[in-house]
Order: sequence, then structure tokens, then C-alpha cells
Amino acid sequence: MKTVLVTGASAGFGQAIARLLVEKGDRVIGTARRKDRLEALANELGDQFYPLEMDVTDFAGVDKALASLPESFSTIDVLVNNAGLALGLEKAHEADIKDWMTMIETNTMGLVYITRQILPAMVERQSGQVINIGSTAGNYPYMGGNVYGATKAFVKQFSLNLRADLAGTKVRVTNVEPGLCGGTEFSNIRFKGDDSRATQTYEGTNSIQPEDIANTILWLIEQPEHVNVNRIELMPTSQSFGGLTVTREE
Ligand code: 8X3
Repeated sequence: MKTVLVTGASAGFGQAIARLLVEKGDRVIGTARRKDRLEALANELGDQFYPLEMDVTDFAGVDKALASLPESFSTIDVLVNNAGLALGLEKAHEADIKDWMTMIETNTMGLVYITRQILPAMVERQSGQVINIGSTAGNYPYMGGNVYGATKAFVKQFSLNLRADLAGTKVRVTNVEPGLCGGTEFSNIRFKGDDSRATQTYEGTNSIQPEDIANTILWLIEQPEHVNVNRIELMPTSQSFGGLTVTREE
């Protein structure tokens, strides 16, 4: 039985990951800002789930929350850095600068802060696993992906650089890079409540679902300690690669 801390556990991937890991017998600390959602999940999952109210962008709050963990949940074997978001799909010269800052704060600063706080104990114990949720958006540019994609490229390179720093320890690091994933609030948040646009994004695609990502996380956790999966990229079968854009003059 492992103790797994999952950020952003109140919805989407985080919630599916928490559900599956608890079902498989692990202990899960689920963090989120939305206390009521966490409490509902705690009611559903019982004693193996510990709800930890936290905003990953509030560093003092992160420290306070981690320090408040009860003894039975205080040794974190696996950190799943899932909290993150996309805001907007406008071109760079039209995007809202506040959206950019929010994505940078959550997807990169929040992720590195909590990782830095949890990592020393893993190194000390010579055991642990950090699983970051990246994105195909960090691998392939697309129109309107600007800062969201850049934050996910950061997450990928941070993951690989962690591997470099953790050489000689038994601490493992993986970057999980999903493509088009429906069944979450991701696009509803990106399109700021334009739910029909969010729905259209996935229509007819048979897209990846949160449970598919949860299965991937479980598989990673179940790999033997001598195996490190550096990166794993997933797309729905219906998604593939397009060509580069060429603009021709009249
Ligand atoms: C999610 C993938 O293509 O919707 O990170 O940005 S995409």
C-alpha cells in the first residue's frame, strides 16, 4: 500500500486517479481549493482518502497544509502533480495577459513548489515517485496554445531535469503527456463557461477519458522500482498529426 498525493483531486483526472488508487488499496491525499468537492470525495472514498484543502499557487498555504498531514498520511510515496489548467485559445497578440499569468503560476510555479517541498524526504528515504501531468501541447505547437503549451513544455523539461538531478537515488520521475481528453472540466474552464464550445471540442472523437489517465498512473505506480518511464504520451486513436502551416502571398 502506497501513500499518493494527488493535486487537483476535486475533478477530472485527479478525481479519477484518487478513485482508482483507493479502489486498488492505496492511500490517497487529494488536494484542491474546492473544499466541498473534496469532502464529497472523502465521503465516497472513506478512510483511505485524506482531503487536503490547498491552492498550489499559495506557497505558505501549501507548507501549512503539508505540515498538517496526520502521521498515517505523512510519508508520501508518490506525488502526482495533476493541478493545472488552460485558459483561452486566442492568438498571442489577442490573449488575456491575466490568463497567461494564471497558467504560469499554477502549471509551473505551483508544480515546482510542491515538488521541491516533497522531494527531500523521498531522496532521504531513497524511495519515491514523482508523476507530472504534462500534455501533448508541450510537444507540438498549435494555434492558441501559446502559454499553455509553453507551461507544459516546462513541465516536460523539469521532469527530465529532475531525472538528471536524482541520478544515484531511487526516486523515479515520469511526465505523462495526454492529448485530447474529454470528460473533464478542462475545456469548460479553457472556454470560460462556453459549454457548447467545450462539448464541440470532443464531439465524435471518442477521446481519452479521465479513467484512461488513471489507468496509466496506476500502471506507472505498479512498475518495479528498477523501471523508470521517463515520458509517456497518449492520444485518442482519432487524434494524429497535421502538417505545418504555410502562408502564401497573393
Ligand atoms: C490537453 C491537450 O490539445 O487540449 O492538455 O491542449 S490539448
